[in-house]
Amino acid sequence: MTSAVQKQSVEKSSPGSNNLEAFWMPFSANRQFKKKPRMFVSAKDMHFTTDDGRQVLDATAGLWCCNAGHARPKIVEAVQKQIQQLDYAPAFQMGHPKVFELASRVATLMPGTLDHIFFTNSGSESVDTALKIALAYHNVRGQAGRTRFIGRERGYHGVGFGGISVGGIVNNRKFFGSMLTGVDHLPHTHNLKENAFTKGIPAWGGHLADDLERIVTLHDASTIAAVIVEPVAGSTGVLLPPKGYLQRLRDITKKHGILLIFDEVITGFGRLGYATAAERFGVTPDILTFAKGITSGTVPLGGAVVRKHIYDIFQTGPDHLIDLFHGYTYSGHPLAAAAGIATLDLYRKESLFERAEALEPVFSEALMSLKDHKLVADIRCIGLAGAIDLVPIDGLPGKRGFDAMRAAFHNENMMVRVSGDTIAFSPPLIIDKEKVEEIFGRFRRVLDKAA
Ligand code: PXG
Ligand code: PLP
Repeated sequence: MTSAVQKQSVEKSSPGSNNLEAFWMPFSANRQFKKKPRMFVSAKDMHFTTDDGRQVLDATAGLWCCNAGHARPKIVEAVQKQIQQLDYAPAFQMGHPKVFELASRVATLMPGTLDHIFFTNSGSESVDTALKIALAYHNVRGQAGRTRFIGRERGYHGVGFGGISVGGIVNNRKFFGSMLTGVDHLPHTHNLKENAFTKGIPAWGGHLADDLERIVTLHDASTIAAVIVEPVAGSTGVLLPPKGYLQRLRDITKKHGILLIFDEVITGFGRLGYATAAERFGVTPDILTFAKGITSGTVPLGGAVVRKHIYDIFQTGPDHLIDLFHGYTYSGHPLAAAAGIATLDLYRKESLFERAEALEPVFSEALMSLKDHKLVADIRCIGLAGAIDLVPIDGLPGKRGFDAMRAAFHNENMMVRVSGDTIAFSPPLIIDKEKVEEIFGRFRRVLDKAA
């Protein structure tokens, strides 16, 4: 007699067989990948090793996260030691020393009075956390009517319902119903006519922030909780804030009692040559979200940093009551905390933020050397982040970019990031001048072959 369990195991292929089918890959062209996989089996410093033994140059620090490079011994050892000593400690009502240490370390890297850290496991959770804290903050101080959020076109704030609602990417929104209600959007800041091929901050466009006044007038300030923007939009192709833009957002939000949230999931921890974009641009938000670079991508960890007065307002009820009804099973997980501390040690010991700043001119010059190529429509860059818009193939949006990503991988042993017809570059901060030039030399060959 065949039992139901046996029958099932006959019908399904065994997990031992090399079957790529079961895993539904995130943000991926699943059928294309499974026909011709791009598989990494190990990594060290600036390179991945593929299952067919090739060394692939990592021109994007994984997904903008491995800022210290791959498999750095100090981080590896810290995580190994931690899992032996304390594998898990409950995050609610209990603690462990490393999460407090990491929070203090992060606080010292933040500008102004941004000094209390709520830990999460990803950028998406960090954004939802920031939005919820903003609502609760207004609620607790007697302004419960402030429920609206203002995001921005072409913003990426992860994939939670909060994040896609304030985000401005059509494909990330249109399949998912009504999302959060009461959200409005600022215009994005990308303008090819005025700002094509700008290195760093464009001179034109600061006035785009004034649209916030129009939106505030439309809804009335008393209904608005927070404005959320990426100081530099990463995912949609390194879109830069024009001169004066962020300061204007700061001035307008402050005037109307609206919280300003900077989503620094990509810009935090060295990408722009500083601990934060807030520091680089000299504009301090009320809440700042981070993830990725905090552990150099090794263990999932993110967080929302709030100003002291925001934290303090929650500390007024009776002692035994929970002050914020929010948190994750893995908030401040011991392995993540250990990885975070070791990563911050490495950033400091090797002066990696300063290194990124010093390399910025080399990086931007090498990137801009592709300006003359006939397939290149625009280039933007800041810190060690750069993007190239490719001229799309008629009637096939995204195909030029996708093909360039695959050609870089298969023919040039290099990983680049593709989003539509935009190719992004964001190498680990341990990179040197020679490797920077290598990246754009290889990418020129990709373009030459495609032309
Ligand atoms: N906010 C910002 C500004 C981000 O860049 C998130 C939130 C969400 O983080 P999680 O950890 O939930 O993915 C991000 C993430 C890309 C790319 O290639 C960018 C991200 C993630 C994956 C790929 O542009 N950004
Ligand atoms: N779903 C269920 C059924 C749960 O019990 C929990 C947590 O206890 C969650 C979701 C949330 O999981 P996490 O805390 O890892 O975000």
